[in-house]
Amino acid sequence: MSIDRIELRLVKMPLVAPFETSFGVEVVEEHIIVRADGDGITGWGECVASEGPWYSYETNRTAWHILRDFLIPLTFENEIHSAPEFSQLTARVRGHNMAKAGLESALWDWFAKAQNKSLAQMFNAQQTAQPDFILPERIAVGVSIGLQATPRALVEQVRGYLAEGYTRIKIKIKPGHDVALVRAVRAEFPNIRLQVDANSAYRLSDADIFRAMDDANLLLIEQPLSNDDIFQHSKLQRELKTALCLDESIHSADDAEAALELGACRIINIKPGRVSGYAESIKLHDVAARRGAAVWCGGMLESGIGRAANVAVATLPNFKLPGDLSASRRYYKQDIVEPEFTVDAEGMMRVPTGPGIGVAVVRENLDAVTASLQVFRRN
Ligand code: OSB
Ligand code: MG
Repeated sequence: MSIDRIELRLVKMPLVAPFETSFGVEVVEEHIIVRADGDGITGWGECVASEGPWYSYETNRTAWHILRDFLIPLTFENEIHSAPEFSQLTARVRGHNMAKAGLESALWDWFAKAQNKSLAQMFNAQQTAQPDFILPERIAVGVSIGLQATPRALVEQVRGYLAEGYTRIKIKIKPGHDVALVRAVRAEFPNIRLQVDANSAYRLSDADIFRAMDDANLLLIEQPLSNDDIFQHSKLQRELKTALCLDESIHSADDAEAALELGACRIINIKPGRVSGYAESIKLHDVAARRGAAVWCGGMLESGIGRAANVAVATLPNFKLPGDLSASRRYYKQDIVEPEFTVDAEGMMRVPTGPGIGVAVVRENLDAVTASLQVFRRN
């Protein structure tokens, strides 16, 4: 059993609407789709790096370089028997977590298909938090709303997503666009599950801004301070009743352990791409469960390929809060998988039950968004 062909595709997918955060605006989402073939089985994965180094230092070009020159050769030179083994093998490559996760996710799909198991089954078999956990058929999901031109426009966006069924709303904030947005949404919707995400836009000296939203009954405040910081977050968390949640600062299960031990947050956003993949995500999940801290699944505006794996990991028992896992059509006019991901009237998303990612890649749709392609073979 082995993989003898790997294909990388740079894809450019136009978003249905620009997505604005404190670090910039995304109009066309660029990701790398990874295809792994061997023994008649095809595995699909997605690398969630972006065009520019704004959310993290990785870009699609750095990821392509690390995949082509290091991760793909390592995969061909070694006999790999499972996706967690790939994760161990590539630990000697420092950083470049999104590049690693892109290939690792294709391997998870490949091994799951080889064993005729769904990714949700594969991931749950690895977690040790609750050994007898029974897989849910559906999971509660939320939506992340980018910065809007006016508070009114934001309130109308929230209204629209609530009408579609979403039961948890996340809004982006940045300096000058924060407390007033929270107040505007809360005035209109006093009881919804609401959280904010600053994407590292503030300093500890801005603590008053967070104190001003401390009575807004937010589920959490996501990544208020700098992108690699744990220490300053621990100081801010001591000043607030509202739970802090770290995103950008957490690159591994060890980081999560340090952040929780130091009181830098009470909740962690798990993005598989940010932590090098699903094996590490499961470790992080278990560390947080042991410490009684909830986790939830973040998103990077994935296509259906990355979304499928994220939905599967979000079935693990300690994913206690709805994730940034929205319907395909919230992001793209046309997804590259079938069936597309949808959200029902109760704000729930179905977990695919077929082998691997459990959705089919639509070749015409994938070809239509492919900007470049390179094939690598085991020799
Ligand atoms: O910080 O969670 C974030 C998108 C791109 C980069 C960073 C973030 C996000 C989101 C969108 O909030 C989540 C999603 O719906 O995929
Ligand atoms: Mg975030």
